[in-house]
Order: sequence, then structure tokens, then C-alpha cells
Amino acid sequence: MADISALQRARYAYKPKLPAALRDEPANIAVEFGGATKAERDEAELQKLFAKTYGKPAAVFKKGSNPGAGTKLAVGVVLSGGQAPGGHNVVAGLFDGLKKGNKDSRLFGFLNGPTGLVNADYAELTGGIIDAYRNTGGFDIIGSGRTKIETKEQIAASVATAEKLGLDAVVIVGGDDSNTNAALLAEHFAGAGIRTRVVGVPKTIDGDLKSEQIEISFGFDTATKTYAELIGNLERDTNSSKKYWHFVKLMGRSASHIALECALQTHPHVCLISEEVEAKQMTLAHIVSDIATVVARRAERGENFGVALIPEGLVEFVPEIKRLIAELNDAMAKHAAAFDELSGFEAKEAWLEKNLSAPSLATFKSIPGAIAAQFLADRDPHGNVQVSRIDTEKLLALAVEQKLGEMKRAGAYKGNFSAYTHFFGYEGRCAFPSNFDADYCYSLGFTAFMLVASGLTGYLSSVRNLAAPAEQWTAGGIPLTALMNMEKRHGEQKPVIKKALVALDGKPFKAFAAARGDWALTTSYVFPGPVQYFGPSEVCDQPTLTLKLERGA
Ligand code: FBP
Repeated sequence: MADISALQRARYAYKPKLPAALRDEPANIAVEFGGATKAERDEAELQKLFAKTYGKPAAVFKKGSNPGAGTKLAVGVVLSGGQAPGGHNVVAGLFDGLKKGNKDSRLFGFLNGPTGLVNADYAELTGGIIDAYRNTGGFDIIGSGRTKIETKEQIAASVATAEKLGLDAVVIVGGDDSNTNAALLAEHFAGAGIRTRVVGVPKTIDGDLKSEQIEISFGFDTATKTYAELIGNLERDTNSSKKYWHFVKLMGRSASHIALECALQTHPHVCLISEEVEAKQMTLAHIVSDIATVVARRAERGENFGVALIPEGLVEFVPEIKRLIAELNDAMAKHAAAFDELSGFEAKEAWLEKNLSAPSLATFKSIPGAIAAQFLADRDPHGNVQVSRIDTEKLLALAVEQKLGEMKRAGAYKGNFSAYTHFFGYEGRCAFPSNFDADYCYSLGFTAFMLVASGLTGYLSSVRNLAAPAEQWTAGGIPLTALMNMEKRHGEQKPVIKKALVALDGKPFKAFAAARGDWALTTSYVFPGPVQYFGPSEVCDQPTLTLKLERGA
């Protein structure tokens, strides 16, 4: 066996906890249904688009009889989108469920994301393979990818793969876009008259695949705890040396759930929440002035150090930058060939003079060159700017330094400002899953098996009551169409799962808003330390503060 760390060896032996309802033999776990569900909005359009799968009832597993659970099954699994800690345990939970139902059932892993399903690129996952990945981070058991299955050819190829392998089901582990894809695939499979069911599993460290029935997506717990450890370490360092401000950008494509959770865990002086910036229409100048004021007031107390947290997606929520990005996306898509021929930043800047409105051009020119160039970098497969590649933390640190210079000249600031910038993102996506994520993911995978074994399609695996100990969790499925609405994407109305942004009237934001005034000025850091896997439950098994505030008693 290849060299492995002592922790990895110890984690192999960890037995994830299942909800009490899933601990029996599958044949003794019955599925019970609630009433029919409906989409939050745009019911009529969605009903038409999902004629075969719309409006099914929510399902929950209880003690009882499930005669179909012993059927021999063939199931394929796809890991889709960005990595999130716990993905391997979803696969392990699904595998163990399948084998518990019938030892001859088989699990196929589609390689490198949805393209594996389209191209019939797969590997059979056996017990030996699964055992080498239990309770570990990463998606490397089969790889992941961001391909969308949307063209007629891709759908026909997916149907052909399902038929070739005689699949009873495909389980798609992904975020809002991937599960939108899962819903469409379920509908297409049903329309093609094949028996293959489709079940989704809610994944993303961003925490924005969430609803009344989906309390949190997996990976958010471990990723935020990993970042909070690093932020706490920076806080302790700066509280010791007392000479630096640290500007930390935190991953999260759009929503600020990660930044908010990390702030609740570590009490920084500043934490921007993109959703609030948008609601208050705060300009870049406004944001910079607010941060500089905190720096200056701390300097008056003799504290020339601190920590500021910045959500990755911020730039898309600042009104004038949002407008700039929209104009850039448009111009770069419309004149793609002409734009691609331009070489060098100056040529591109000159081109923008003709293709941007005057206010957007002024915004572009106000951004330091090296960072402005990042706004012109390649778009993602959906045509969006890749916010993880924009150094917003550097942009803000530079702008704050400039503002403090002005304030110094006006006699309004007498301190010293020296800033370091950081980006915490990839560091947290493949960490060893926390006990919470290890248990939650295993339960989600096992629940996906139970949904498949119960003959359901177009459902999202749902494990709830997560603020309580695992034994008290409940398991079931939510029809994917219940999470959908119609949204404009690239000029067309499309059915999509609604992204859950930070609710400004929600308990986590309110708790933060009530405390941030104190945290801004006083040094009131909290040091969470590294994720603990072995030890007392109050240290090792706690869910995030977001989950406790939203779902706790
Ligand atoms: P998912 O929504 O697919 O889970 O990915 C989220 C994310 O980790 C974001 O936080 C980040 O902006 C993005 O992926 C980075 O994408 P990539 O892995 O392609 O660099």
C-alpha cells in the first residue's frame, strides 16, 4: 500500500453515524409520502416542462416494510462541480446501502464529472476501492467536472450509456446547477421510457443549495471550519506582533455564507457581506471608506493591526462593478473574435474605450492595472467572470491604503498601516471531512440508495434535523422540482434551482450585525483551532454556528 498518514489510517476505521431510521435492514425501512409538492414560483411553466416528474410528494423513511429494497440494482454515480469535503463518504454510503440491500448490486463511477456519463467513461467501484477512500477528502476516487448535460446529443448519449450498463439509477452529487441538470435528466429518462431513475445529492462548500427541506449542502461544515482555523491563526499572530492588517478573501461564488460563518466563529474587525452591499447599494468608495474608518479608529486606540474578511463574490454585488462586469461579459461575448486578437493590456484597454459606457469605463480605469486585467480573463463555461481569479482582497487593501493616505494628509489618521492579503478557498475544499460532514455525507449516500431502491426518480436526498445528534436526524427525499423556479439565463427563461443567498433577516446575519460594532473596535478574537476528529463530542461533533442559529432549539 502507498504511504498514508497516521490520520488517514485512523480515519479509515471511523464508522460514520446514520440516522436511527436507517440503521435497520433496508427491507425494514419503509418509505412514507407527504402531500404533493409544488414549486415556489412559476408552477404552470414548470409543470409543463416536467410533465413526468413535477409535483411528486416528499418522502421520508421510517421503520416498516420495503419489499423492493432487496432487488439487485446497477447504479452509476457522478461527482459534479467543485470539490467539497465528504464526497467520498456519499459514494461509500451509497455503496454500503446497495450491498446491504443485495450483495450482487453494482456501483459504477462515471469519470471526471458529467462527461463520464455522456461518453460512457466509467469504472466499477468495488469494496477494495471504496475502503481506500472512506472518510477522506477530495473527489479523486472518480474525479469531477463542470460539464452541463444540455444538448440533445448529450442527453441521447446519456440515455445510451444508461441502457448500455442497464442502469437502474444515476446518482448526481452536485450544487444548484448540477441538480438542475439531474431534474432535467430524470425527466428525459422518464420521457425516453427507460427505467433509469435519477437522484441528486446536495453538495457545495458555498452553502447556497439550501431550502426549508435542505438544511445545508455538504462540505460547508468542513470548509468553514478549515478557513476559521486559518483566520484564528492570523488573528493570534497579529495580536502577538501587533503590526499587520490581514485582508482575507474567502471562497463562495456568489453567496456570502462562508464569510458570515467564519466571522461568527472568529470575530474579525470587518466582514463584508455581499448581499448587504447589494441591498444598501454600497459603492466601492463607500466600502473602502468604512474599512478605513475602522482602521483609523483602532489606530486611535493604539491598535495598528487587524483582520478583514471579504467574500469572493463581492465584486458582482457592488453596483458599479456589477454593471462593469455585465458590460464586459456582453462585449466580450458579442465581439469574441476581435477581443481574442488583442494582445496586451493596453490594446485591450483601448478596445474597451469603444465598447464600454462612460461610467463603466471610469470604473474600469479606477481599478489598478494588474487587477483590472483579471476582469478580462477567460470566462467560465457559463460565460461568467471567474471571481476566484479576481484579487478583490488586494484591490481593497490598496484602496484602503490610498484612503488612509488621504486621511493622514487631512489630519484624520495618525496610525501605521501595513497589510497582507490572503485567499482561502482551495485549502478547504478537500480537507478530511469533519465528523459532521463524514456522518452527513454517508447518510446522504445511504438515503440516495433508499430512494433508488424505493423506485423514486427526480428526488434530492434529504437528511434533516441536523442541529441534533446524528441518531435523531431524519432521512428522506424532496422532489427536485419543488426547489425550482424560472430565471433568465443568457437571455432565455430557464428552469433552475433557486440559489439561496444570505438572508438579511435570517438569524445568522442578525447575530453578526448585532455584534460587529464591538468586534470592529475591540480585539475580541476567537481561535477555533484545527478540526478535531477524535475526542469529546462537544469538541468534535458540533455543527456550524449558521446551522445552530438557523435550526437549533
Ligand atoms: P460548486 O458550486 O460547484 O460547489 O463550486 C463552488 C466553488 O468552490 C466556488 O466557491 C468557487 O468560486 C468555484 O467553485 C471555483 O471553481 P473552480 O474549482 O472551477 O476553480
